[in-house]
Amino acid sequence: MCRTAFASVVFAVVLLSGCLRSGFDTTHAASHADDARGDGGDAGRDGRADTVDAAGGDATLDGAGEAPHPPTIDEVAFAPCASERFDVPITVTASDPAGGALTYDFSASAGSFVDIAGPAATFKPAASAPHPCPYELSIVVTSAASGLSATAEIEVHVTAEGDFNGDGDGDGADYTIWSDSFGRSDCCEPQADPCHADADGSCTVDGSDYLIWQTAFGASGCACP
Ligand SMILES: [Ca+2]
Ligand SMILES: [Ca+2]
Repeated sequence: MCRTAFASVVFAVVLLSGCLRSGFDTTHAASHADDARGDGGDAGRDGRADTVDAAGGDATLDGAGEAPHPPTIDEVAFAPCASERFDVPITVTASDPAGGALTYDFSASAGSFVDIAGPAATFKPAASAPHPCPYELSIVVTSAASGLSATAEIEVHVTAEGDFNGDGDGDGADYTIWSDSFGRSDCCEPQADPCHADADGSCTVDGSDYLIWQTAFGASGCACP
């Protein structure tokens, strides 16, 4: 059973693990052994056409010949639209098929990163306009085991802090948003109706936010997508 010549990558793994067990099911192995030769034939002899290219396979079952795979970036969590007053937390979820440790490198077309801690970092936009529209952020994830990397490119649109509706302009429409929500004090609580006019992040909408709007009146910046 262990002398079987079929040798696709998957089959090699199944066969080796099977050889360590008594009662290895050769029928089951054959059903996973398609394209052991990579010649387009039915190497598995299971009546099905071979579909997998065995070019990267390990025909000698010695562990060599495997083409390593780069890390996979599964998710980048961040806010794509933010006020210039606030930083943007970013969290990367990635995995490494080689099973090694991952390192994370963050870079941006402008602005900077602070509080970098492995897959998490905080993007800090420039302190004032003009802002790139949008900021182009790059995250490179590298495997210590394989040396291979994967890259994620993301965009963050940064609006002027008094641009409450995120249309790129500080104008009367933003004043209306401020006046309609004046007096709210629930701005730091999760809710379906966010306080867009809480410009200073104080959790309330009050005169301080009005002054921020007033300062930004007439400014133009980046609009949210
Ligand atoms: Ca606006
Ligand atoms: Ca406020």
